[in-house]
Amino acid sequence: MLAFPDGFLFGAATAAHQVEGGCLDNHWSEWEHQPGTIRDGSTADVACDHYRRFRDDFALASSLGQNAQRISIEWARIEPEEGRFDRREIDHYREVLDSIRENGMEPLPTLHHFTHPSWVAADGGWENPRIVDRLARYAEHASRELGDRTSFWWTINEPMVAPALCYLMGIHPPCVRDISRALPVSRHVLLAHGAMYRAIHGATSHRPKVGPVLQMPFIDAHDPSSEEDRAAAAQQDFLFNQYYLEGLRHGIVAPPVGGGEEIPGLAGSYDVIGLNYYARMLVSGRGDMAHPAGGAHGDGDGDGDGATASEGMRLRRPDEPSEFDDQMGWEVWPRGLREQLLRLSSFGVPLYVTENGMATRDERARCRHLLAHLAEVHAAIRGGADVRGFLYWTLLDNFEWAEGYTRTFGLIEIDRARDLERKPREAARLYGEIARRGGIDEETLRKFEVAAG
Ligand code: GCO
Repeated sequence: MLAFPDGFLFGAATAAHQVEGGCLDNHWSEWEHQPGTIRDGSTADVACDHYRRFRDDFALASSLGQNAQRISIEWARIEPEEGRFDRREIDHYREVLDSIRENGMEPLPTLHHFTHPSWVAADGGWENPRIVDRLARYAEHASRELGDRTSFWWTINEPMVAPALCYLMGIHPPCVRDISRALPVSRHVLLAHGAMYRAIHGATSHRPKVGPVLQMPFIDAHDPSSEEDRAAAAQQDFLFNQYYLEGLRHGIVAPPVGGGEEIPGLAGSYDVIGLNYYARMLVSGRGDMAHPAGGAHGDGDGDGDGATASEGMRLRRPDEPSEFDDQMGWEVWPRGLREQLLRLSSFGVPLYVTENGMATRDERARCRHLLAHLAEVHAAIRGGADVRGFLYWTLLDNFEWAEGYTRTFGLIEIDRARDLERKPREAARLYGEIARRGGIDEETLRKFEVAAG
């Protein structure tokens, strides 16, 4: 039996824009309403209608055996105009957090998950340094109003995605491809995290656990014997992963983003760290590998219409065929989850896998993927990492950003032809059993032909 520590959280993660429906006043909504932006021409106008059905969704997740739920709070709902906070929406999220608790689950809310209000976007979005204070003010308000309902706050989901996908690869709005504009964004996301961390602790007296959610692909040389590939991989890893780790640990803005200057209050701005892990990214020294971002979200389906940086995700080592064929075209490599958890363990705070999952219609593959990754979490714990929870991405099939509804990541299927009917998948049942038992038994590993890690 792979037993997890007592109190380990087994839950799922969601993000407001992807599930709620009716998030109309943010920059994503504006963008997706323009023709040709979303693969299937869809919008998140309805999404999963989770804004109205959240109670049923949490009851279902809980009945399946889960004991935690990561959500996000939609900034544009809380602060629809600069400095005007909407009481009703605060009340809504109070009900949401209460409902998670009433269903016996631990709530883990994120304050910024990719979307910001249209008024922020109109004033430069991530490029305007004022976003740092704006996010801090929002964090302060939300944590003051909602803080008695949660023991956790995640600040920004995947700080690296804004510079990489929005300003370098140009596949998320505002779809810019310009490194001179991406670098200041890398600076602002880091500073915003630190400012939010301080704002939350300043606004609340009950000492919530506050941290960032980092997406850390495992970046490696395509050909380990090539010096060129190794150097390219190290450069990518620095810009995509290590830059943020240096910032958090030492409070500096490292080159090439800054000049190594120290930002007061940034060092040590984490009580917990969230890790989103999906894939390995093999990097070759040939080609345009100067991108400070990987293709962790790139269109990896090989049809040539995606971003150039997603090429990295498509490289494979011929002698290491991938066991998992996901709909995103990523190189699924479970071992990388253990490696990144061990890398983060030197920060000395509790770690949470805040996202991991697979887009597929092959349910046996989803179950195997889940077991293989949980086994790696277990191995990381054995290796000394203080991992306290795992949040599957995601609870419900949802609006997968530029991919629309074409990617099925959910533990629960959403039947869009039948009034968004919820249908738990086999992996949801398997996951629930693991959560109830607090571990994975050998018979299950054998049945799904997964090694113990
Ligand atoms: C992210 C997110 C999710 C995605 C998920 C699958 O990593 O982009 O946090 O919003 O939907 O990762 O791509």
